[in-house]
Amino acid sequence: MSRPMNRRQDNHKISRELFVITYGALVAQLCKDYEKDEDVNKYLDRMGYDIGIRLVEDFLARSAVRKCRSYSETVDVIAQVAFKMYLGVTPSVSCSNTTENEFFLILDKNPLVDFVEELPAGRCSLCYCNLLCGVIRGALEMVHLAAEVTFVQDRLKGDDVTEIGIIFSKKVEDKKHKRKK
Ligand code: MYR
Repeated sequence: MSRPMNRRQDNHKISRELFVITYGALVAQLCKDYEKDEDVNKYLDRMGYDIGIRLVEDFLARSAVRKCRSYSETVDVIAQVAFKMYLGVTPSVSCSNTTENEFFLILDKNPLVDFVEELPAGRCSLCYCNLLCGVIRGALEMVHLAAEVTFVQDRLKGDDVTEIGIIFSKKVEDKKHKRKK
């Protein structure tokens, strides 16, 4: 008989697997519904955005993370706390050499593609995990940070790594965060 702690871990694993399988079914259905990859990508991003604007509350409450003082701190929180909390992985973070508002999350392991070998036939422009970009964009917007979030590399497209690029829009950072420290 498994101990309570192990049982909780098992349950998390099952929920995550169920989520990953359900996500695969969603992408497959969208590929049936939309002919163009760009439309599927847009749909996934929009859906992720709607999730992100709601998820952030849960995240802030459960993580007790405080207001970040820099873009780089925010990206570290996303990688080390949020990804760990929701996907069980910790991407590594790098930043652009040329601009101070551009960062990259490098995913060695991407649980969303655990059961996916390759992109569906004829779907070479599909950003299979684009939901994640929308989630990050939506969550950031709720803490008054506007950002462009896109996949810049994708193992499913033959790249060596999977990499999400986050470009913060400089203007909005000047706005005061509403959340108290
Ligand atoms: C702050 O400065 O107010 C804290 C900033 C926290 C940003 C939280 C963003 C959460 C992104 C969730 C992504 C989940 C991906 C699986």
